[in-house]
Amino acid sequence: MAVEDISRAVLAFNLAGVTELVQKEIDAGTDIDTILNEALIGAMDEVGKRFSDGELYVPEMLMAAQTMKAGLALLKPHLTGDSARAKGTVVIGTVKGDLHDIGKNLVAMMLEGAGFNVVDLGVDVAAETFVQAAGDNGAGVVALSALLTTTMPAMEGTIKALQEAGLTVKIMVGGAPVTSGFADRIGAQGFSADAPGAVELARKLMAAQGGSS
Ligand code: B12
Repeated sequence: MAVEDISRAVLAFNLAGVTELVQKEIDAGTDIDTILNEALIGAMDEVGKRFSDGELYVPEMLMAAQTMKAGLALLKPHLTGDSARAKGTVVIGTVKGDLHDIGKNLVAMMLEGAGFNVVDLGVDVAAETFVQAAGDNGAGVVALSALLTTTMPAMEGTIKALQEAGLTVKIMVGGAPVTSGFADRIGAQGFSADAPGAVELARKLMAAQGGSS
């Protein structure tokens, strides 16, 4: 099946192959969520497993990520669509010390698609940078991503910095090692395990902020 061919191509770091296969599936009208979740995200889960098992090393993980991103770029227009009116501003970034951005980019894309104005600060973002950007952009929601257990504490530090700055933003957190229990403990207002859930959450938090949703 073609979706499995895409996963196999990601695992073979075959960028041209992924590009061709993903485009073919889009043209054939295959469900975009199926391509995203089963083919691309599924392949990255397998990459993570192989890394844990010592079958893959960092350079290979990076090649898989770049290959996956090429597929993601083709899906982007289908994930975002038109946003007729802004629904409030979300400042998003991967916390200090962490360079993982695929999941964060996906969340940013889906938020844009849902009509939010998204300010993406990138990766390895210092707490002060989040504070500055949230203030400058009048953000209703700040979204923090972390993929490493070692960078999860930076989420707590960022939340503290936002509170100390007196900003009334709502904070949501996510990333593979993050749980709702952790989110509660560090004082975040919300957690979601995936990008569609992040959109729902942003709507709720923005409404609680008094923004339109
Ligand atoms: C690709 C990858 C890399 C790439 C990253 C490339 C890039 N541009 O992002 C590279 C090669 C750079 C990398 C490096 C490292 N990595 Co790495 N990496 C991965 C891998 C295989 C996939 C991550 C990914 O993109 N998943 C796909 C996306 C779509 O999923 P996601 O990020 O979880 O995002 C979803 C949700 O979590 C959620 N979400 C994400 N963010 C947010 C934010 C909000 C607000 C919300 C609501 C939701 C949300 O929505 C997303 C969409 O559904 C994972 C394994 C895994 N399966 O997670 C390891 C993994 C995260 N890496 C790991 C490690 C150890 C490292 C390194 C330390 C390796 C090393 N020795 O150097 C370095 C650290 C570098 C650094 N300082 O950050 C470990 C972490 C272990 C741990 N307990 O902390 C993992 C789990 C692999 C493993 N099994 O051991 N890595």
